[in-house]
Amino acid sequence: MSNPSHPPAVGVLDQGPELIFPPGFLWGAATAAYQIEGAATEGGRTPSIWDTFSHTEGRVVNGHTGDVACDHYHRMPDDVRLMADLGLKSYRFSVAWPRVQPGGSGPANAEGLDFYRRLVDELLTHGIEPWLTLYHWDLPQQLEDAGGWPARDTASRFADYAQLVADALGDRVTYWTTLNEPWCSAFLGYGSGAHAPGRSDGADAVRAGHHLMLGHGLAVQALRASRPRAQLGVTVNLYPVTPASDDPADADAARRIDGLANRFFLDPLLRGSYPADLVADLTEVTDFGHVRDGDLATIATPLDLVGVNYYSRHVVAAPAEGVEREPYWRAPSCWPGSEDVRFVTRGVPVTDMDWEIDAPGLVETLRRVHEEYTNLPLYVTENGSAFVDEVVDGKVDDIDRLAYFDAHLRAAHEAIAAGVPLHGYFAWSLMDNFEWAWGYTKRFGMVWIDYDTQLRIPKSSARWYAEVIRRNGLAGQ
Ligand code: IFM
Repeated sequence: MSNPSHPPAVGVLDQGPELIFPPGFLWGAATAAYQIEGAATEGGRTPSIWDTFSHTEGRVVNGHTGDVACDHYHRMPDDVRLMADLGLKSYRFSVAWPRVQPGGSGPANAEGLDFYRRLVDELLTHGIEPWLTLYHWDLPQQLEDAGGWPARDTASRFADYAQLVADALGDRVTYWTTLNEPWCSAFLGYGSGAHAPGRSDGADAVRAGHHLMLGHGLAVQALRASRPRAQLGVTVNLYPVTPASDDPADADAARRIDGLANRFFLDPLLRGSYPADLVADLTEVTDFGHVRDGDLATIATPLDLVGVNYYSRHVVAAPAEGVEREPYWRAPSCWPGSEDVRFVTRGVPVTDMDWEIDAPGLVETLRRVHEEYTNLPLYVTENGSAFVDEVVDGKVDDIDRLAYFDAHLRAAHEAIAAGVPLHGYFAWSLMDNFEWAWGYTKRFGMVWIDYDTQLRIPKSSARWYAEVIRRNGLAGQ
C-alpha cells in the first residue's frame, strides 16, 4: 500500500553539494510516556510494570524511578512550544496504557485520555504531525500479575486497549505504531530480566515475543476496521550482526544472533512465518506449542509502513572452546538457546552506553529491510546517542551527539539514494529522560533537562537539527 501523504523517496534527491532529502520528508523527534511524563499516580493512572520494577531495590541505577521524570505531564504545552521552535514536522510519543485504561482492562479513564487529546491538539495547532505509539513498555501491572506477555490473553487485552485509544484519538491522529521494540519487551523483560518485569526464563521470553506480535496483529485489525485512513505500522529495533572473523563458527554465531534479534520479528510480521533455523536453535527452549493456527496470518496483517530503530551493530564470535554452555534455565540471558555466543568489541568509538558508533550499519539495515522484506515506506523511528553532557555558561555544546546525528543522516541519505523508500527520521530523543535500568545517568536528549529545576536547555545538536529541518538536508562535505 502506498503512503498518501508522502511522495516516493526514490529518484528525487538533489545530488549537489548539499545533501537534500526528498520533499515532504518527515523530520521528527521521539519520546516515550514512562521516560518523560512523571505524574505516576495522578489522573487515575495505575502502576505499570516499570513503576513496580523501578521501585524494587537494585533494579535501576541509583534507585531512580519515573515518578517525576521530565514532568512533561504538567509542562506539555511548553514542551510543544519547544518542539515548534525547533521546527519539528512530527513528534512521536507513546500513550501510557495504565493512564488511559487503569489496570489494563475495562472502561477508559477520561482524564487520562484527555491528556493525550490536549497533547495532540497542541501539536496540531503548532503544525506538528502527531505520531502515536501504543506500547512503549509500560504494561499495566495488573496484566503482569495475570501472566504478562507470556500469557496469550494479554494480546487480546492489547487489542481492546488499541480500540479504546482509536475511538478517542483516531479522528486526529494519522500515524500509529503498535509496539516499540518488541525484542526489548520480550527478551530483556522476560529473558535477561534487565528490564521490567524482570523475569528470567527463555521460554517465557519467546512466548512473550509471540504474544506481543499477536497483540500487534489484532490491534492493526481493530484500527484498520475503525480508522481506515490511518497509517499503521510497527517499530522494530534492528542490528546488523557481523561475525568477528571468517571462521564458519563465528558466521554461525552471527546467524543465531541475527535470528533472535532481527528475524524473530521481521519474518512473522512481514512474511507470516518463523525462520526454520531460528526454530531449530530454540529447540531446547521451546516447542513453539504456544503458536496456534491462524496466529501467523494475524501477525502478518498488512501494514502501511515499518518503523526501524537503529543504534549500533553486534559483532559476535562462536562460544569459547572448552567452556560448557549453561542450560538456558540456569543462565538468565536475552539470547535464549544462544547464551554462550560471545559479543566482541572492536575498539571503535562508542557512546556513553558503550554502543559502537556505526553509521554504515544504518544503510545496511534499511537496505536489508527493503530488499529482503518489503516495499512499504520505511521510517527511522529512533536513532540517537547518549553522551556525557556539561552545562557551561548556560549552554550545552554536545558536539559528539551532533556528529552522531550528522553521520547517521548522511547514512539515511545514502540509503535513499540506493533506492530505500525512507520517508522520515525521528531523533531519539527530544529531551534527556529516564533511560530505563540506567535511570537518569544516561542522556540521549537534544534538550538538556535539569532534573532539580526542570529547566530545559536546547543543546547544540538541537539547534543544528533545527537547521537541518529548515533546509531539508545537510550541508555538503
Ligand atoms: O531510551 C530507549 C528507548 O526507550 C527505546 N529505544 C532505545 C532508547 C535508548 O536506549
